[in-house]
Amino acid sequence: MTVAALTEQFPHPEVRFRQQDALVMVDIENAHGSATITTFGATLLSYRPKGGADVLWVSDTALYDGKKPVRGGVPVCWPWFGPYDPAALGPDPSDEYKKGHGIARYAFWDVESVESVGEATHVVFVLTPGDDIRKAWPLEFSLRLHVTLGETLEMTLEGENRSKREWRVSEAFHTYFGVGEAEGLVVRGLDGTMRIDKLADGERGTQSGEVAMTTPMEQVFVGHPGTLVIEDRGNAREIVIERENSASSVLWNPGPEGVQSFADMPDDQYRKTVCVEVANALDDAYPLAAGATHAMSMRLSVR
Ligand code: TA6
Repeated sequence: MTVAALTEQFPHPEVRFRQQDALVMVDIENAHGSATITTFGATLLSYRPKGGADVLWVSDTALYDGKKPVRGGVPVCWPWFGPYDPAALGPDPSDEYKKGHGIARYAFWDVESVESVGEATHVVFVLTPGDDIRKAWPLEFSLRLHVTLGETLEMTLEGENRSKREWRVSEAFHTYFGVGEAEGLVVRGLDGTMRIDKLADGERGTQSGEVAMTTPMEQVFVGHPGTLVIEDRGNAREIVIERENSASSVLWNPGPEGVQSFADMPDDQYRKTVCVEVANALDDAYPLAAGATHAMSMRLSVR
């Protein structure tokens, strides 16, 4: 839908629609702060609690072309996280469509509703398969993303299996947090958790104590639905990540060499962001029966 059509269909004092390059942006502003979501991938690109700095990072060289996901914010990875797994999701799409992290972040979503809930503002985005998506993945589904800007920023990803067969879903809120310094940054809440080191051939071990980020890092922590806290000392703040129906955490930073393979990320910016992803991945991928719905939530706040 165009900016004009959205503005007409969803008149609301706290919500504004605008165009940025090929993308439609949805700006929310209320007593609690502000947030911006693009309908391309239903990607949250900014969250500023009132009087505070942005919690999210977006690359200075990100593309807004509607072809490649915007580098930064909260890309939605669904119904597969990482590489495509035919065993989990059935019919094997052609290579062209076998992209990492699923189909949701490459699609244009619709705005389904805009409403106030008390002092909070609630916007729902919906994705159902069109011809393009069916080429990528021919199974029927509906996917909703609920975004609520209130005392916290809450996101809920609701996936419905409208096909006739069971799938095995993996998913993530692939959040790029804005931080003062990535190297050595502490993430609390993973002590005692099973850790899978993707940079060491998937070596498994048990996390002992808090995690100190290294650059690079790519680790998946499984079987652990608890709250995480990012100690962003460079910005004198803590970012709290609460969740429901998510048992995996993915911690990622490309580091000084890895960043060079990303055309949409300046070489020095790997120090300004860490991905701490609320997910269901690897061991935590789950079966979704025909007709069933699963909802994963994340709540962000700053202290
Ligand atoms: O979540 C970490 C990861 O899976 C890394 O392997 C890295 O590729 C990153 O996601 C970014 O992936 P993208 O497909 O957005 O370039």
